Amino acid sequence: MTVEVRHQLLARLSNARAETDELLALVRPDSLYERPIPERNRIIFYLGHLEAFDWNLLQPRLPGVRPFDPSLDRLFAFGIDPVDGGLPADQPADWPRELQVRGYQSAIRERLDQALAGGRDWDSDEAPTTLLNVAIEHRLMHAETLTYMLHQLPYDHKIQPAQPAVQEDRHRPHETIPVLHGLAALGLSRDETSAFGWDNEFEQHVVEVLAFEIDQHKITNGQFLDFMKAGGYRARGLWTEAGWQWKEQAGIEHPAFWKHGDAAFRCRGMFGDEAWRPDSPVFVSQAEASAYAVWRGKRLPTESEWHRYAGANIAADGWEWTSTLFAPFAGFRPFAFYAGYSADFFDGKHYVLKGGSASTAGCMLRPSFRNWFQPHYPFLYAGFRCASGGKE
Ligand code: AVJ
Ligand code: FE
Repeated sequence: MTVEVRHQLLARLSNARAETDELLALVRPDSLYERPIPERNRIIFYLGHLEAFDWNLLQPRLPGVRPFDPSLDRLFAFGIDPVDGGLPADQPADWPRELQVRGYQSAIRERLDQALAGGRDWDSDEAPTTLLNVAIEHRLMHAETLTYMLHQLPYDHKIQPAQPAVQEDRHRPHETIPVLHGLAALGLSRDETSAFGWDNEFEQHVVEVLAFEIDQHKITNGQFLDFMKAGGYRARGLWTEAGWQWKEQAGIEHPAFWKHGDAAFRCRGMFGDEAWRPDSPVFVSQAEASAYAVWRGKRLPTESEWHRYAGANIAADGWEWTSTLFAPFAGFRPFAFYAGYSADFFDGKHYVLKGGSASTAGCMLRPSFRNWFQPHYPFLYAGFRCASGGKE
């Protein structure tokens, strides 16, 4: 690692820290132990997790840097993603006090920064650039997960910063475009690339994709409302068995970002309700997306199809759900230093999302990046297009 590369990576790490610090600063001090999304950990976990992750990854590989609080290293090591419908039952008092977690955070930053600034040798089989990229992208992924999580935190539990985000909007007519039969290149090549990629992005391979049609734009709020008005949420035949069970049990009747206003829908914003915009992409779970697609006589596109129609153009106005189960590419090798990052989720219960949202860091807006979530998770900044023809 040259001095320039090291400085670049350290600057990116420091920017990423500033970003997650800023997000956590939106939370009112008395709300840090809340759990805005029932399937996820309390906010306080993330304050510890971001640091513990970097520490668990880097500390063992930096000679002379010693653990100082192994129990917090373990407590904050990994998040949760319950696949059995079970929800976490821990109480606020089960977690360390804020002061202790903040102390842990600054102690880690101090130790890592000192070791990293020295440019000393690493005790690692893995390239230090890879490890630092992992720390940076992991943190930036959490910047997005924190954003959508804080989106669900009640407005009066947050402190609004000076300039609210502006939302642009453009009209998205219902048009489909044909995509010709041809090849798609998925993944990154270990031989050719010096670019960073996560374990699941390897190995590169080419697939044949049959001709199909795809919506030119993502489905909008307005289009999704048509589905609702047509009784889409009550039409059993549009849903998979599991999707229907989830929807019925959770009592879901509209997208999680929508709220009933006096006369019409409103949208749940970060700091207050926002106008419901008919031409904005709708954000929904994969189960809702797929029911809509079936209603239109269509289906969700596959991951390979996404590569055919999206190419290198990533709009970043919302992740796109695919119908592809998250699974390893041929030649997959888990990262030795983080074996579970992807492999823990090759369980037939997570689907691939492609693209990115307005909250996705620029470095991850690459065609090879693969995101994944369960189909019954409605809190993501994720939408969809419908496909027809092609595959089966
Ligand atoms: C790749 C976004 C699905 O948030 O669950 C963060 C990323 N893994 N910490 C997630 C992740 C461990 C992961 N996703
Ligand atoms: Fe994490």
